[in-house]
Amino acid sequence: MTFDKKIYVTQPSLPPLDDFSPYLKKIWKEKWLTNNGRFHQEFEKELADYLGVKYVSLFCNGTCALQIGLQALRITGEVITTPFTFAATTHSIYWNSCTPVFCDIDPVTFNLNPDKVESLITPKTTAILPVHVFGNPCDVVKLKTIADLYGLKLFYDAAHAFGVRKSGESILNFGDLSMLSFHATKVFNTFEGGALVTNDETMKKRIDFLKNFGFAGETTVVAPGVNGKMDEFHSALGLLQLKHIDAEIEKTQKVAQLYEKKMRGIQGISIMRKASDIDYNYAYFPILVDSEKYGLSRDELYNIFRSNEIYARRYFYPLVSNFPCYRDLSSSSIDNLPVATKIAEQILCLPIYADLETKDINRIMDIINKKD
Ligand code: T4K
Repeated sequence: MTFDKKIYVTQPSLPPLDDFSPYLKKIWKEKWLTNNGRFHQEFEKELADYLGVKYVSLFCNGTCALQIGLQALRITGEVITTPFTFAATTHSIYWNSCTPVFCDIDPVTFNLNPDKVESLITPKTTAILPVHVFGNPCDVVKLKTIADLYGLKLFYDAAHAFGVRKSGESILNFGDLSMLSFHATKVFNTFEGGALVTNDETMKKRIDFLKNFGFAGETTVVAPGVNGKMDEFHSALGLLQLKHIDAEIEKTQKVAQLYEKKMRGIQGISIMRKASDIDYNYAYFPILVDSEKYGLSRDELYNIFRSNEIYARRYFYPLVSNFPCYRDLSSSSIDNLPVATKIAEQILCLPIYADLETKDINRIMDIINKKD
């Protein structure tokens, strides 16, 4: 096979460089670089409007937002969460001196299975931390019923769910808090960055204190906070990125649609099912490889891709519950996580991004169709 370039699982969307200069000139002229500057304030407002939420608090990255979110909610003891996620979800629980309790996932949505939550609740449980994995919404209704019944906080890791809506309503409006990531690999990026989303004004204030050393005034510190702020450079970039995000998502949707069309009828390969009431952001294109039906294992296919300089990724393998720091927890046992274990063995995220060309998709599909 001949190929002319490496294809990665994603490629960041960037605005025209010249369009960023006026923002930089303003920053250079005014010399206000961070600490709730004008671009920070504008970005928080414009982002809230764009997302259809009440309050946004910007962060230097999504992981810090997760850690502060747990602090702001005063979470202690045990937190029920999914093992099918990026390490940051679980690490944030650990960094808050809490114990992650892993719950199995749903085989269709790959999200935390609400029907498995109740049996994991103990007197120490204070919160549920689900992930809208690959931007596919969790069962927010069932999870809220359980959280309300047992008096638990519900904090969504929405790192993958920028712009996702359910029946026209932002998915970020469900639960007590939602966290977003604006990392380079995300559908909406500020190079690094993140946010917490809340509908509660007092919660927004508390979060803003916590991300700024706990300062509530020049000489008043209300809590032991950290430095989690987003600066003016990244905020300005975010403002500019907002102007392009709809067009980028539209282009990525076309890539997803082409994949879906070409993927029909391939024995042993299945794609994530989509619901009709959801507006997706198309940031990930996960497939499941059933080795018996397909004739190759997921890892064999992954390695063939690699030898052709196509870097599909096994998000999320291994499960977080298999990392040495968590594998001794009783909830990490395979018996507790049969579905997550199986999905982690079969999952492969194909390259997807706004500028992925049709010839590249054809190259990828030729490999899946074993044409080379
Ligand atoms: N919760 C969830 C569910 C998450 O998925 C994440 C992050 C977080 C929390 C934490 O949010 P942040 O603190 O990151 O804001 C990547 C990202 O680093 C990570 O942000 C992301 N999840 C995770 C799913 O993916 P890696 O180790 O796969 O990244 P890396 O460097 O291998 O990048 C993947 C590919 O993207 C590269 O092969 C090429 C391309 N790429 C990457 C970068 C960084 C570029 O083209 N340009 C770039 O600048 O973790």
